[in-house]
Parts: sequence; structure tokens; C-alpha cells
Amino acid sequence: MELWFIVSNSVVFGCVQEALQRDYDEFKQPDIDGDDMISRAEFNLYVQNYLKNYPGLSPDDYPKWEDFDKDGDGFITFAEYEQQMAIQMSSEKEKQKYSRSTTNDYKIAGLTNLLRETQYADNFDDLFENFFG
Ligand SMILES: [Ca+2]
Ligand SMILES: [Ca+2]
Repeated sequence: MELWFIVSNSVVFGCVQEALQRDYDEFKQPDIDGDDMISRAEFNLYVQNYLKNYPGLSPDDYPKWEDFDKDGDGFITFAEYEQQMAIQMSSEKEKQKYSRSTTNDYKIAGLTNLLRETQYADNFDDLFENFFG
């Protein structure tokens, strides 16, 4: 509930700084030695703990080291983490777009059916008969 409030709060007021701070806090969670970079060991440890909290997660949903270490230097910086978050965010939006468009297709199919029915009806009473008679 509290987390929901924080998230919706920063979305509603568009407070970029707060969102950035939140991302940074998340980024710092695996950073055990506090050098502002996530090493491979820190990453693996974090993923192991993370997976314990989500036992139902499929391997496809596991965070992948390669996705985060963009330049392949063996460390994840906050900039790289932000890049990956932006990519994940936009792919989430893609998914939402897709589900919305299928809903629209469904509505259009319904309207097309309705239109077809009206062609066979002389007036509203007939149409009513066709549907509910
Ligand atoms: Ca570190
Ligand atoms: Ca890197």
C-alpha cells in the first residue's frame, strides 16, 4: 500500500527526481561494497535472493547480466541500469498497446456484426426482432 502510494505519487506529479532516486535505490540494493557499480558476483547474489522471493518466475523472466552490462566491461553502472529500465518500460508499453488493439478489434467485430444486421432490417422494430425476437 505504501509502495503503491509512492509509485502513484511520483507518476501523478511527474516528479522525475523522485523516480530517479527510486531507481537509484533499487540499483544500489545489490551493491554490497558500495562502489556505485554492480559486479558480476554482486549481480548473481542479488538474482539468487530475488528468485527466492519469486519462486514462480520462469527462466525467461530472470534478470540477465548481458542485458544490463551494455558495454561488457564486467560492471553495471547506474547509467546502464537506467538504459535497461527504459528498454523494459517501453516493451511493457508495447504489450499494453497490443492488448488494447485486440480489444479494439473485438469492438470493431461487434460493430460490424451490428451493421450487417441492420442491412436485413427495414426499421428499428425489425432490428429489435432480429436481435431479441
Ligand atoms: Ca559494487
Ligand atoms: Ca558496463
